[in-house]
Amino acid sequence: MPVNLGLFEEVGEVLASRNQFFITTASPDGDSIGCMLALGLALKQQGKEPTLFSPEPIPGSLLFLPEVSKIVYEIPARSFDALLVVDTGSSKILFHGNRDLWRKISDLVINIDHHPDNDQFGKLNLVTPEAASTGEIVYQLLTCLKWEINEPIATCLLTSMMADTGAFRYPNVTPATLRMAAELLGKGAKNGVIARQLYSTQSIPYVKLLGQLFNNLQVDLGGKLAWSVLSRKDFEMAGAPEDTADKMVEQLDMLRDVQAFALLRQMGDGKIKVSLRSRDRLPVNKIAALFGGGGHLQAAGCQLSGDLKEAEKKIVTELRALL
Ligand SMILES: [Mn+2]
Repeated sequence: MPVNLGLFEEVGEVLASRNQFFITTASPDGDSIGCMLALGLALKQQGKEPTLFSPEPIPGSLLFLPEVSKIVYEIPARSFDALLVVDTGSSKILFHGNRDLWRKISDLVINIDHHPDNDQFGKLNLVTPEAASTGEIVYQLLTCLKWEINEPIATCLLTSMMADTGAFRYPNVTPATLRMAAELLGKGAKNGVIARQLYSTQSIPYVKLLGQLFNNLQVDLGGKLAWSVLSRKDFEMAGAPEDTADKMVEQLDMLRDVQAFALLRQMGDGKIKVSLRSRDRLPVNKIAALFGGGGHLQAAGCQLSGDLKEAEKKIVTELRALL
């Protein structure tokens, strides 16, 4: 992946010359939390004072990560020398769209991300769409600055990389991804432990909800299109909290001939969260954008309100048109 050394050095200068950093993301997942923790650990090693903030609870599968318990869920009422934002494509989703809030934290915003539609909201934008995970960019930053990557940092970064590549199964993996992952293994990160934490920690409500997902499965176009819906009733039957289905759309990827697939989830507030996925570079982010959402070419999302059946009709119409 292309490396803009000048930009890495500029970010390095900010990190070296300042002391108090606020690190956050719009949504906590394996990539974003891995990056936040890796940056936090690396800055501490340099004698700095990082504060890590998550706007939402950390998913249970990530609670094994080093220093994850130090992440705070409330924003301290003071300013910081710089605000580092990782794995977040748009300032509109940062702090749930509260721009004043991040201006108060710091006007020196460093945006580290790999979403192709990143709107370059930082003062410094370390944005590399070719990177399979933001973890790759953080790895390159630390390497460029010659900051030591010890075992805990390596664990965090390998978690980032594995989370965003389905443990290196997705087509976003590049030779560079695997070279970096190899270096991290050499530094003591354990892929077996991480894989088990990421993929084999499902609760009984999750598996029950998964049953509902397959029960409600619909296919069309000879199996090229597949989708499912999860209503409030499905969540209630499974005894599952609403974040249980956050990544569940990926399960439809096991279908042999599927080209595009979607999951619609009815949330407690009546909103309908839509996750869209595709193969062969079908741009499902265009469909997400039609409904005010966004994301990657092959993985995108949006939110609709109103009736679940109506939302399903709208999304399926667009998916049919795309195929
Ligand atoms: Mn990511």
